[in-house]
Amino acid sequence: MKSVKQVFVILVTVLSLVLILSACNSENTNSTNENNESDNNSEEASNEDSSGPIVIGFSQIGAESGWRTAETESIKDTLENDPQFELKFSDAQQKQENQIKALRNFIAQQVDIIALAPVVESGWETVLTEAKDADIPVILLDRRIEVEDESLYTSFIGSDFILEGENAAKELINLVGEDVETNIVELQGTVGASAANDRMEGFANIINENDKYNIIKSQTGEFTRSKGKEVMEAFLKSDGENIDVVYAHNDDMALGAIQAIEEYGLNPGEDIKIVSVDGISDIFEAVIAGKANIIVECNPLLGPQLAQAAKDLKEEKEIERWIKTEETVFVGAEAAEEALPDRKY
Ligand code: GYE
Repeated sequence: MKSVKQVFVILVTVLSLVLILSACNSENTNSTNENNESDNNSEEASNEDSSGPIVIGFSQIGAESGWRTAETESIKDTLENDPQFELKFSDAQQKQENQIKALRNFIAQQVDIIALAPVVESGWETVLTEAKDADIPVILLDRRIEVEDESLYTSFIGSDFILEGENAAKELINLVGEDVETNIVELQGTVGASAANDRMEGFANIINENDKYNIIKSQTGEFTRSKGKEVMEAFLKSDGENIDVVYAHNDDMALGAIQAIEEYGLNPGEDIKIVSVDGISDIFEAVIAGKANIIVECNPLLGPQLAQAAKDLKEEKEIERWIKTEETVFVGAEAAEEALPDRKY
């Protein structure tokens, strides 16, 4: 057994050791701090690290078309492969109420930026005011909204749908001839969507200037192949041989219509001309096969533009109110064949 004195000596020794060691440690920490203070660059670097990635909450509409799938892929590819970003993705399955819920979740999670592809134009005031109150900038992707207070969103990244509609009509009149009596059926996109409203308006602007051209039927095909086919079947049933042209607000509906026309016993691309918007590779194949005629391009590859806008916002740079994409029109098999190898969607 050790004596009380021996125990006391051991205790004192251990305590002194602990004290010496902790003193050494604190010197080390101090010197590290001094180093950091004297080195601005390394301090900035450590700040950047600690601030973390830019968190973007993206509320997507759904997966109704080839165009939308390409858009989703572009955004995921861009943001998920770059450590500067963290993506929170939500699919609304075509319902505005799901988008509003997703936005409220993003606000609760205090994301840095909200990206919204709005299914319809109206009904966004309340939730966007909540985002504004939480100081979260909102970037609209691909479709527009209608709000009285324009400060409810920071920027719109996307196409000029009115121009797309006008180009569709102009190229059609060029192809068919301005003096030829022409009956058109129109397959509209989702009711209330800016992409549908504006493509309808732009097309009508030009068509209504020509007495020979008439839109005899116009109905929604909800931007999907199956609905496009179904509506075209009904058009054929009621107007059959009177139809000269299908103007579809997107390629998927046009592809559905092509099927309906073939099943009806007519030749799409010849008996009935096909004009559509987007430019997915399936419609290029159809034009090359002579089953469709005019493709009005609408670019879905918006990931890089969203990433750039997000970085600019983080650096407190001004960003453009409307970030536009360059787009073109393809008419006929030759043009489609030449372009197809370079198509990215
Ligand atoms: O043209 C269509 C899609 O909003 C621009 O939505 C987009 C449209 C696109 O489903 O295919």
